[in-house]
Amino acid sequence: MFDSLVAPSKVLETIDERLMRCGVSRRAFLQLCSSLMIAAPFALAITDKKTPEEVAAGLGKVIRPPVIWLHFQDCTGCTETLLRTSHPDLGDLILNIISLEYHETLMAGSGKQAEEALAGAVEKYSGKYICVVEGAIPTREKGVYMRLAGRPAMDVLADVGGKAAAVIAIGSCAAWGGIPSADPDPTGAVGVADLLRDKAIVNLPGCPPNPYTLLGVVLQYADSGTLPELDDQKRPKFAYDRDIHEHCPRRPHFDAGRFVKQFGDQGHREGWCLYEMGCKGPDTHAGCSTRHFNEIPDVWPIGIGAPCIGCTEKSIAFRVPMFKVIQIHTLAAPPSTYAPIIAPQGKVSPIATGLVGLAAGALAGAGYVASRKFSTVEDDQSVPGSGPPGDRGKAEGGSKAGPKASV
Ligand code: FSX
Ligand code: SF4
Ligand code: F3S
Repeated sequence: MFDSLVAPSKVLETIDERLMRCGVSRRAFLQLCSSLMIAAPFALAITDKKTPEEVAAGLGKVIRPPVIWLHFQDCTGCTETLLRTSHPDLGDLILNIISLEYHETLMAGSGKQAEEALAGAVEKYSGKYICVVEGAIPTREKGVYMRLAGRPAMDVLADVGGKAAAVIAIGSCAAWGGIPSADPDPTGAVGVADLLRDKAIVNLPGCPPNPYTLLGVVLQYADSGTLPELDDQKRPKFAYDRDIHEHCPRRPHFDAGRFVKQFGDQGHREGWCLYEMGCKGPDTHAGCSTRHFNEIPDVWPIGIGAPCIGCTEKSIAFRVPMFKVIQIHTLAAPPSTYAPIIAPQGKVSPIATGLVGLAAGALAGAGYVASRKFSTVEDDQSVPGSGPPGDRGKAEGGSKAGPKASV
């Protein structure tokens, strides 16, 4: 599986030819195609099909794109997320779909052999390869804080990135500096776009990002020579067009005013909204709430009970304290029209429920009323509704930025 990592491939094959030659099962390929359809439901020609079979038929004809992968200041989580799939053959499959010509963490060679592999790949595919960059680039004191084979990382990026057809900055570190650029930023860490100014660059922030977003962009480029539509931060819209809050499974709790007040409290155990624990979901553009990691349902920060830290947002992650409650800038405040989601348990008749629903449509603050009436957790101080809406956020940590106050 790693033969293309030792030396530049002699012949570029189509994906179908490669999969057949390596004996990769059709089932695994179809599974990957379905995952791609979920990750890129629109805006990509390769996934704009009706069935995984149709996606596979199109993808199979694509020539495996040569990829040169550079590592700078990072934790290698971006590579890990690509390979650490829950089905062992999926990691294999990904490496069969792209032609990975150079990748320091995965390649067998080291030292001089590795340097020759890099130089050989750059020369052979000059102007045709995709350069994937993982990690931030230190710029302080002429880049002295990171050297590769004696060259500052900045120079390696200028050379290898400069000769690429397109550059993909994977992860928040490569997109805008990420963790290494957090205050006090001792190395002057920056993202790719700060250094390669005249290149076609796609940013895929996330700490780490979803691997299918990378695959979608790479395969789109290999198929048609085009990049997907980007937003003002060079992020592909198909993956970053919505904020987490729009599709969060805990959203009904937010709308009904049920907030976790403390890790481990009753609300936390029942999966309530993490807004008051500092969740940055309302201001964070990413697809995590619908595209989970490692192909395992609920494996994403909020799915496992941790607030979103806004890892795809340059102005939030590693800039705003993790548990600080944010102001909500969107219209995503609890509406007054939603019906409560917890059914009454014998205390309230169906007719009364309907009346409360009607009242909720007419009265401001009905979410608060409903959460009081229908809460199944009695006498728990952590239960939202134990005080008036204006008091939300005061209970823990002294925050006064409850949703209503922040709109
Ligand atoms: Fe950065 Fe990649 Fe964060 Fe890590 O390597 S985006 S530190 S999870 O994963 O570069
Ligand atoms: Fe989900 Fe966070 Fe929004 Fe709550 S605030 S609904 S946990 S994204
Ligand atoms: Fe990052 Fe938030 Fe998703 S922390 S991984 S954008 S849920």
